[in-house]
Amino acid sequence: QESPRIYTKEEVSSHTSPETGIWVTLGYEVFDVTEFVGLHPGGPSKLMLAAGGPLEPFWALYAVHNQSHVRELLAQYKIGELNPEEKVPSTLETSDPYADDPIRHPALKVNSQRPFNAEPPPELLTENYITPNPIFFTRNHLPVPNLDPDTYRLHVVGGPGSKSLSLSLDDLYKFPKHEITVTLQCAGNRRSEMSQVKEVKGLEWRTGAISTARWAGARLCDVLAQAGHKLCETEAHVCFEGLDSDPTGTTYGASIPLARAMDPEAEVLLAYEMNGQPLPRDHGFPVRVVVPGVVGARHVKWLGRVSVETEESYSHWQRRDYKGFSPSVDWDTVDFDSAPSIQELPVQSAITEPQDGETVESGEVTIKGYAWSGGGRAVIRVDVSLDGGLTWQAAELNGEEQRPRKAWAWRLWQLQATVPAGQKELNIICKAVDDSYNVQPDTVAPIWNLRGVLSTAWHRVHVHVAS
Ligand code: HEM
Ligand code: MTE
Ligand code: MO
Repeated sequence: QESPRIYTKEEVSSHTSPETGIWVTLGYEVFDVTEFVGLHPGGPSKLMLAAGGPLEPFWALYAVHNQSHVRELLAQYKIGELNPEEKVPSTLETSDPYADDPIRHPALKVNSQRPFNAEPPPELLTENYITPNPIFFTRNHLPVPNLDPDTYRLHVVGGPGSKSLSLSLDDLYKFPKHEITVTLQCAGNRRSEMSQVKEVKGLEWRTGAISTARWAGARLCDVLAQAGHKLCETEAHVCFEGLDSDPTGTTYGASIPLARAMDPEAEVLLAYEMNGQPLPRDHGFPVRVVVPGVVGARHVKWLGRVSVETEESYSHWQRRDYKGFSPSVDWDTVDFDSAPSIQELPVQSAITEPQDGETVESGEVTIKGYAWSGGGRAVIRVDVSLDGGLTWQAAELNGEEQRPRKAWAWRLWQLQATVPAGQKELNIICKAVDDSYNVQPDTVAPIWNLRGVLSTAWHRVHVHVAS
């Protein structure tokens, strides 16, 4: 057994480019990961943040690395060890970036603890038309910042010819208060069904990465108008930056087209209230963007900066994620620049009761669920089948009646159906239709995509009937 080559931390820190080689450390061990950078599932740029130094502070942020297959992969690139004379980087040195995250409701089904990602269980999701704040699904990419409402400032940078604003919460309260009911859905909702077809990269959301709240705040168009911004003809975007960041200062960001931001009818909000309460920390305290009818990823939380730009946000989550591709595109062939960022979402519905694998009573069965479409398109019908799609019945739509072209919120639906005598099992399906007569695709495979987004196939639940 040869003794390992010994390096100093300084030597390691000079290996941060393809020319010198890209080195990282974990504990005492030194790795040359030059060949791996382009293959990193989290993207080369993320890995490069750790180039020349310890992985610990970054891996503390992404628990996905606490798996043996990740450690084994890294072991292949080992080239030596750090000089034991030098002080060793210990995890104690790095304070836990998530230590200050808020306490969560125990009913939430947690998909990832760090960053925190969780959904309400189906049996709670459609109990209320308005989702109670403590069980509203949570999708965080980073630790939750702890912001002081007294010193909070929102920086607004208008386009050419306009002025910059620095707004306190009190300044925001002075704009007309606008309140609307809006459903927020993550692009990854129902991803777990897609990963049953073929592996996808992402959190295994079931049917609960969707929730509905009453949001109140200032309209973005009013705030941009105060900055002196006028809608111009040129194509432009409003970029949002969150105050949540990783140890290198990379913040969450996203953008929407300027035309949507400036359209008073689009009702884009800088929201400071959720269901009559100040925003909970997990949902963006003190201010978040709410973009009705648009994918969750653009509803930037812990909003620090709004700016009018000629280009879309350069954020990873705008340009290198939250896009759809053909089933034939894989991680070797994907060209993120070739597809537009997801904005308005397609029509969606799912069954929340009964659940897959349950046993239901013979005689009568109650089937419940939700239905929603993006872009303000109203759900006009939900069809339910008990026999795998041979025959259909229309469900009863409940919840708020929706305004034409401004149907921002879901409908809950239910169907009381007779179980045919002698039936031992039911293949229950739901599918929704919106007011543009958009429908959901019947199966998942043709819409499978490598990132597992836009999973909107007919929802299918198989149950047994008690005899
Ligand atoms: C995912 C390895 C450095 C951020 C992954 C996965 C592997 C991996 C194998 C996929 C895990 C799975 O899905 O089971 C490595 C190695 C690294 C490294 C060997 C160093 C040599 C980093 C750094 C960061 C990072 C420094 C952040 C600054 C991420 C993220 C994902 C990920 C965000 C999840 C991507 C997704 O959402 O699918 N990494 N990683 N990684 N990594 Fe790393
Ligand atoms: N905003 C910031 N600052 N950081 C984030 O991680 N996640 C986005 C969006 N806004 C995110 C963010 C995503 S992908 C979604 S789906 C929604 O927030 C989720 O909002 P919620 O946690 O309030 O349900
Ligand atoms: Mo999301």
